[in-house]
Amino acid sequence: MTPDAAARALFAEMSDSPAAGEWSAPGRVNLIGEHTDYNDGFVLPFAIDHRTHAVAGTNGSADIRVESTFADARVVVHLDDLDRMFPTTGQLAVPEWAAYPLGVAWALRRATDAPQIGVDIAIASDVPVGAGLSSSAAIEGAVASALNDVWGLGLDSVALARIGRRAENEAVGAPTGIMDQMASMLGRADAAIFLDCRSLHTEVIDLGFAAAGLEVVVIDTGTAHAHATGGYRDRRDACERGAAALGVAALRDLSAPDLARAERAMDATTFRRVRHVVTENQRVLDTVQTLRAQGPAAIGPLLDASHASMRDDFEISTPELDTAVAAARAAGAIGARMTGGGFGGAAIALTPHDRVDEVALAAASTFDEAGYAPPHVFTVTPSGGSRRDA
Ligand code: GAF
Repeated sequence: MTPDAAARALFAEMSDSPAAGEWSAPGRVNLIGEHTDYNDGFVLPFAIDHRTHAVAGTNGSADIRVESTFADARVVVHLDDLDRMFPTTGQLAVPEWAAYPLGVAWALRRATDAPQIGVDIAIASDVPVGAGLSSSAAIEGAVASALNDVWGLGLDSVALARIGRRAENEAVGAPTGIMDQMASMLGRADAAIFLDCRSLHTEVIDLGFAAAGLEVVVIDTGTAHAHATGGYRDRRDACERGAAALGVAALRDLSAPDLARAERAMDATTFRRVRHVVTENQRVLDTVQTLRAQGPAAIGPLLDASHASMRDDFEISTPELDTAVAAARAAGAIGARMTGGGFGGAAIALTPHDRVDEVALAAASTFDEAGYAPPHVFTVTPSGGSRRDA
């Protein structure tokens, strides 16, 4: 069953009233610009053709009721109890998946004069979970768009992206930046979103992959990541330490000539974290310029350099991700890198159309030789952002 049909079927089971509408929001691939968003820097993600669907309608009570194909249980919370439930600092009062939609409802109530109107929300998705393709931002975008309309709030896409990030940061407890929510809200077909994470200014950058005979192959290693704990938070802390040591508001305020000074001002590990962010910001700018001047076939070396920086300086890659990237390059990809927060998840490989099968086979065989579980390999297409479907 398609996820939109699954969401409709789930809604019909859970609600006696007709749905008010159907909304959907996509996952994303980050083409380049990793761990730069919370450093006020630049990112270049695109929305993908895998979406989370939310069917929603009022239920005549003051309860939010959410159900999804992620789990069997329906979660019911009185609107007033949302305020007592969040923010959380780790110990969730609801199953983890439910903290995303309920966190969005909570954040909308905190930011607006949302009416005291209970809503039923049925959620289904074909965005792979734990692959670094932002299944969480897809839930947030679909639910934020749904509640925005059902409650008549009139917020724009950027405001809804901020709501999604607040839900993720304060309800789920994951200290992420705003890239994923912006990509999911604002994505455009055949284009990436060039986002300045300080001003939230965006530009749509044509990708032209199909016209150039290129495809983006995703190699999902099947090793899950979680951003609420562990390495992600540690890297974020290191970036803040680095910025403080240099007296700047954020690492965005540094560029390559500052690196010699940075090296003297901090320990070697913190310096390598800083160097990744400073060089990655520049690679985003270079990628945008290269796409405009030469087209997508010329960005491969920037993708490769980004991966090397994440592997060696930021140390967020894994043996599985490095294997996927190396296999894809050896099989004819013109550039490859891990995408997303790291510590697991997926790599992307920009690949000539006639090499896609070789890349998939190479990934499968090198994983087998290394004793890893088989990767999940598929292509994605840059697609539109959050929308009302019905
Ligand atoms: C995750 C986070 F959610 C983003 O905000 C971003 O920091 C990314 O990791 C790394 O670039 O997807």
